[in-house]
Amino acid sequence: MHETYDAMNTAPTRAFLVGVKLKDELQSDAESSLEELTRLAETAGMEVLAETVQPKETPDPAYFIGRGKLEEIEAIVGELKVDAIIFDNDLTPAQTRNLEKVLDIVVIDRTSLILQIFAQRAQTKSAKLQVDLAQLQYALPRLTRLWTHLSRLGTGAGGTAGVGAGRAGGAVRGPGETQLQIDRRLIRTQISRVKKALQKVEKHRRIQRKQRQEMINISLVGYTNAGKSTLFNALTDEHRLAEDKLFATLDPTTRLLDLPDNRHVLLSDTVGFLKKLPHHLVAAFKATLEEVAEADLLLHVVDVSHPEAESQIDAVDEVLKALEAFERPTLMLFNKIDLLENEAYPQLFRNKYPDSLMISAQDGTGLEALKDVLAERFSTQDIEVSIALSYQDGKALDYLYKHGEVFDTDYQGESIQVKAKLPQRYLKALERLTTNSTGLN
Ligand SMILES: Nc1nc2c(ncn2[C@@H]2O[C@H](COP(=O)(O)OP(=O)(O)OP(=O)(O)O)[C@@H](O)[C@H]2O)c(=O)[nH]1
Ligand SMILES: [Mg+2]
Repeated sequence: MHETYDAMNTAPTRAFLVGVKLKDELQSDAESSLEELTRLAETAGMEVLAETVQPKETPDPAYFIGRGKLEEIEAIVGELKVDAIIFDNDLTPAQTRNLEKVLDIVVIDRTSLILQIFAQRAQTKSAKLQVDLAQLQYALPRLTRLWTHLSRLGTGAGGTAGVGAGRAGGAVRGPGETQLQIDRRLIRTQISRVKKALQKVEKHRRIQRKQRQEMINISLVGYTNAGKSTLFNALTDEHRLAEDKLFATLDPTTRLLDLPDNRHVLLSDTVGFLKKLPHHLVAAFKATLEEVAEADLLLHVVDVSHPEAESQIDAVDEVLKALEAFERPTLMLFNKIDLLENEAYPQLFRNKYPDSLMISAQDGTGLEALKDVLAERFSTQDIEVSIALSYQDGKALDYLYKHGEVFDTDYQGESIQVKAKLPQRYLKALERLTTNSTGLN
């Protein structure tokens, strides 16, 4: 990231991070949350100068932090030449405004930082539109004279959400309308435009998904950076972007996965989850993540080498609940075991999740066992078919070999009597392919 900035001869945004440890929060939680915020800021291309955590019973309604702390920060801002203050908590629109007024620099909260990263990383049309929508909805109650930081920090928000662009759009001012009201009106218009565009894209996606429903669908889910894309690549020989960065993957991708008994299922890689994921975004990505809610099986990938592994599992479960996917059958995969020195640690997880598997997506440990478990799991959903195919039914025979397990073929004059095991849901597709058969029995 930094090289890019240097190459462009513009310095990265110099950020100062502020966390508040509220009444029911543990000091360690507040600290690890701030550590994650540091990674998020760096992922967004910023330089983190310093950070502070203030213990406070309840947030100050006007400034979130206490007045004393505010003065302290004011001094630091001048001293360190800070460009932006990033709060680990979410601020109300009024708090953001008040803080910007006193400090006279950009104030960003956790949600808007995550939105920026999503905006930088969204690649497909639907992801871009969803991020645009989330940004616009976030912006609407926060519009102020100072509110230009999204465009100033170069979120590259795919065009539609460029609030600054709307401002320069030369809208005609209605009688008695202030600049602020014009901005709000423009944003509302943009919101409905983006929503319409999204509906179109979603319709297309629904059609695609319907076609996939005849197959077994497996979705990878997990905390960001857990190793989902690395596993996806290892299992499907795909070369998707796997990076040591948060939110490397924004768009779900689906590929065929070959299992040992010659069975094929669909595997989807998805966006990583995060603690305190902005609810705007959860809502926006609900549509994209319908795969997850409809999957036959979720593979929940956990970075077992991460000290926060347990609370990351909880955070993922929370998002799954929000997506109405928590009840889906789930297999826990404890990844990155190559990084573990102490065997006692994974044992804790094994006790809690007896059906889980320990893997290393990077060096391949446990991946064959994983495929065996998957094949085994889905073979119990098979039914036995005995079918007489004519010699013109080559496609149907191919299909049986591809999706099922053929265990007997008997050539009888004009036809072949085939016995196979096949997931029940594939029967319809098989029937469509058997033009001349004397039928299934
Ligand atoms: N040592 C080790 N590193 C791994 C393993 N699996 C993944 N990694 C590394 O962990 C980092 C994150 O991997 P990704 O596959 O991008 O993680 P992800 O879950 O897809 O992340 P997001 O898409 O950001 O949610 C990369 O640097 C990987 O090389 C593993 O088994 N062992
Ligand atoms: Mg990924």
